[in-house]
Amino acid sequence: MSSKILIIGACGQIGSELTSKLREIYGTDNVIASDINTRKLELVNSGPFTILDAKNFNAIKDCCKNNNVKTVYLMAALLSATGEKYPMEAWDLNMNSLFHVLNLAKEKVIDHVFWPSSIAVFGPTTPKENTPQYTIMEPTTVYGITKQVGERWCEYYHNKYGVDVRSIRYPGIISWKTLPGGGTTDYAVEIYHKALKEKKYECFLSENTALPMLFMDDAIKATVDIMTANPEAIAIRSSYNLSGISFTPKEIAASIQKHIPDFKITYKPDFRQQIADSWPKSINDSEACEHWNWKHSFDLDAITKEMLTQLKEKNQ
Ligand code: AKB
Repeated sequence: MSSKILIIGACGQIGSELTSKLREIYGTDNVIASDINTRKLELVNSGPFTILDAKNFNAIKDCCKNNNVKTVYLMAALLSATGEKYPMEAWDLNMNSLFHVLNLAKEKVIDHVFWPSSIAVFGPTTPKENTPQYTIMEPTTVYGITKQVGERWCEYYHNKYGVDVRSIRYPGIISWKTLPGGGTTDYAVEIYHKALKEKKYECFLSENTALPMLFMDDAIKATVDIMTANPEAIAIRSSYNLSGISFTPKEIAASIQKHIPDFKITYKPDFRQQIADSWPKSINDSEACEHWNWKHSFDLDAITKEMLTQLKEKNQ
């Protein structure tokens, strides 16, 4: 049997597009999508799919052994805003799922692991502009704590047991195919949906809150690039800073107004403002650029054009 890829959390925002891309590259039958439920029917019906609980070690192990899975992309997680509402659940899911996959690699059931980290590993004491790869990291969210601890464990398993684990610190990801859920950067997707439907949007962050963001196509490219790079090139086994663009709610609104001139934005910051205020405004990703040739393609206006065009078409 040829070796297979397993995506855990395949129905989520990044997981669903990653599944399509990996199927395009490696063939539909070689990529098994899995999630805790069948909430995304197009994905469930588009190739091999299995119900899998990321917290269940034996279920993941059986799936890998029975299908000759050698590479796992662990995309299941509770994000920053949901993590603040359910701290223990976030700790339980985010940490235990990572241990399960790292331990399967340690036991040599699987050979390669991708695990996403996040800009949430940084905190209020981190330099905010052009945040370097190596700097002060004192996250103040449960999600950020799980990602920072997870990075340490990834590096530990690589150094101690030779596990081939690779990781990226994703910024906010903007996409039109699947909605994000439970993050602080989600406003940058919601705003396009509301702009088309209602020509107005009430933003849960204040107008000048700059955050690092990335278009989904760039995020998927980065994920594929890091996983296909030579192992020697991946000198950082905790997680790589990754940068695309940075903008504020006021700037994204101005970009939308170039296409929908009567679009209006209002601001009503909620508990997510404090999370956003603790994160960097922009990221320095020189190591990713140098080690595995990372480079983003989409700027804010290109993202706006693509989002409005694709969403309009999808909703027709
Ligand atoms: C979130 O907002 O929680 C995520 C992230 C930046 O990791 N999108």
